[in-house]
Amino acid sequence: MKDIMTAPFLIEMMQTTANMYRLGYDERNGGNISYMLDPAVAGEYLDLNKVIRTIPTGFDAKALAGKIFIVTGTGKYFKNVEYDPENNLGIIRIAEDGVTAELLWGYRDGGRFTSELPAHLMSHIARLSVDPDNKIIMHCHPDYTLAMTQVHEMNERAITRTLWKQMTESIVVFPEGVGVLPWMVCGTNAIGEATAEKMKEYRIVLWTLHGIYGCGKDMDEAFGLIETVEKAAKMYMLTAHLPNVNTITDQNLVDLAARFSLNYRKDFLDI
Ligand code: 2HA
Ligand code: ZN
Repeated sequence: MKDIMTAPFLIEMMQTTANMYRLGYDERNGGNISYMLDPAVAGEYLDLNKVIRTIPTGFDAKALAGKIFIVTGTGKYFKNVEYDPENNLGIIRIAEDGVTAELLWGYRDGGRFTSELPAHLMSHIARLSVDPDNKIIMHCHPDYTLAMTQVHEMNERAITRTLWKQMTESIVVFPEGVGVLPWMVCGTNAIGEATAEKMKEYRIVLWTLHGIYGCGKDMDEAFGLIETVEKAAKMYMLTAHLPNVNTITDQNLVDLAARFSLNYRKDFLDI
């Protein structure tokens, strides 16, 4: 058995949480990440027959039975993951019944996975239905994105248009636009179901006055989506109160889409 502290997936979780903490995306216990592991790779570092304890998933996740995830812990701080991964992270396998998670490693102090597990697992199911390569669901609280949800009309067409027009890269990175949820109570199955529904169509979902969800086939894709939305939101918040002199037009967006062969939301443009 190899030493789990050398596992690339664990090192990625440690580096990503530390990076996101230092960017200010994850204050205190804010944010959570779930990363679906290849069982063959997980088995190089863990005895997959040894279940430490079981934890209820809180909903029927049968569609993910047998799948293994490394997940940030509830109440745990991204700031601390790199110093004590075994306490702040856990590796779980969804049991055949779908309502039980088998703890294979981590949550050493008796803890459990993020309170947002329903939103994560439901989003994994939704993404896998449209992208069999999806592995990551990532949630965080970046400053400018949150600020924008206070002052901008929160519908998908309006907010996508604004984000696309802040900087040239936006439409290239998220041509499908961004999904939007109104303010909702977090940590519930209801917000999980609403997020997952949006995730069938979008890789980014904004939670009004709370944060952002991103997904991807790897950490770079999920994080890259979030940091690009955050950058565009920052440009908006830095300039929205100033006279607008130069703007990316709808025709500019059409030209970009042609140049990069983008499958973009054409109905989000006024052309
Ligand atoms: O885990 O971010 O949405 C803390 C949160 C809940
Ligand atoms: Zn949150």
